[in-house]
Amino acid sequence: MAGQGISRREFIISTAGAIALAARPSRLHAGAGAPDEALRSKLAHDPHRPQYHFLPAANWMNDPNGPIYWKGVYHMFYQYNPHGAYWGDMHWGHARSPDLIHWEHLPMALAPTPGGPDKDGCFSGSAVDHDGVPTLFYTGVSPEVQCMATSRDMITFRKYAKNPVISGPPEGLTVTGFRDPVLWREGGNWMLLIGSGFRGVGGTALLYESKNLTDWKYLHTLSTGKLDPHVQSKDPVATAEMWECPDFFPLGDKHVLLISTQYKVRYYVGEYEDRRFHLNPHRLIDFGAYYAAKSMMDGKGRRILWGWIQERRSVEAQKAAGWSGVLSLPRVLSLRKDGFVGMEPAPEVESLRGQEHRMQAQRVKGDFVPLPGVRGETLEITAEIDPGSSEECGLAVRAGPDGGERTLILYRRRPGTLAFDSTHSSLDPQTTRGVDERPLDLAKGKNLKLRVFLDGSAVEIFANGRACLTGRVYPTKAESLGLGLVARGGSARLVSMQVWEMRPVSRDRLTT
Ligand code: DQQ
Repeated sequence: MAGQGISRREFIISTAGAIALAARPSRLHAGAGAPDEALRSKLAHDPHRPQYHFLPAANWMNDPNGPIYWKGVYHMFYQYNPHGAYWGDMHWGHARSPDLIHWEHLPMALAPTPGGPDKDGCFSGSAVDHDGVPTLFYTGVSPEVQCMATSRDMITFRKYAKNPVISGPPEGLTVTGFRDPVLWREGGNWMLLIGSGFRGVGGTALLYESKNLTDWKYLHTLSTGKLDPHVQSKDPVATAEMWECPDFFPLGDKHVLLISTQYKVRYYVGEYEDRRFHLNPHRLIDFGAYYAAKSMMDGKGRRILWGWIQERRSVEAQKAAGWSGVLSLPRVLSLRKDGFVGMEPAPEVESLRGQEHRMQAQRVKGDFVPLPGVRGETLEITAEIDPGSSEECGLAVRAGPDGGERTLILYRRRPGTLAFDSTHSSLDPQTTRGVDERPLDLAKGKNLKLRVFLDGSAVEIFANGRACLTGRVYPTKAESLGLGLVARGGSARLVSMQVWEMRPVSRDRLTT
């Protein structure tokens, strides 16, 4: 499975308050793969490196693991390779934050133990509060087994002496994978879901139960999906015969199952009855460079979602940059009356707003109507646009003065989609450019409402509270920092638009 994992990832990449932490001085731990002076300086000047999204001090990150609100502080763990900006030798990085925005990097939480059940990597998993003991559950490879580690101080973690706690898939089941545990309490017991799947059938999530976290009884599959008959591949994730990173939680009066497959995060909303979850048609959490989402509850009763924002440039370019992967902004989830999962950036993000610019309401017609007076690498934009008679309308971001390099965020009336068009976003041939598009049907007379976060190469888009699309762009020209409006095939009307210059969370792009 490890071998399969590596080639799969290469595929993805190639196609592609309680404590006053915020006031603390920057502190990097040698054990966390801290960059040397030369790399620090390079990172500090890299215009593609985000300045208010979380990312490690250097090197590779992928999935968020075990986000947990612990004693008034947010903790984030994540898949991390301390050796460089490429996938491999998976460790768990660790950071904490008082406010979801300012992070302090901590020593690595988990590293593979030579000769142990996680000798080939500590894959994704979860963190829980077990009667006051912070406890991590993760997948050891190879083969894939489930392991546990506990902590007294929430900084150093000790692996359970009798790992693995689950030494393989249930007897008699031949599965496509067995990884990424997620846990919750039910009655007095612990429940555990593991991502898995069946060849020729589809992805699945295996449900277990335990009284003590160490002795587990397999119950049955929670739900099983269908493979995609249109994809021919040996990779079971590509064909939807393997579900990665399941997450399962109540939202409103329903339950939500999140799973990562086919390199997208799906959600299902439905009923959890008799310990089974009946699948309704799924929707996507995000249509873009976003994967392996994972949620947490916080002290305010909010369900907060995190995801891995992948790169969209070559492996060589990532290695040369010295960093790869970013965490999405925290998204607060809700269950909407229309059945969609609502997603809004956590209000804490607004604490980074600096100077504000208001654009004049105006009629828009043309491929690129520049908006002079505001530009930047780190911006938040809110815009309301009446599509009017246009076929396509929206924003141009990271645009040169002549519209040379530019990235478009468009509502397309037909077929009713939100599109992220990065075709002309960069002159660098090592970047992946194209169009990501997702369904967004605006009822007649309804306006397009966008919230867009620009941060170095990361672009996170929230549309009408129910559609998210995350993109990556790597403009080559220093002047590609402008904004513009677009309306094609007719005219549209900008109803309102505000832009904030966002304050970096650190001076040196090390995000701690
Ligand atoms: N990433 C981890 C796996 C998981 C995959 C390995 C999803 O545990 O299935 O880095 O991106």
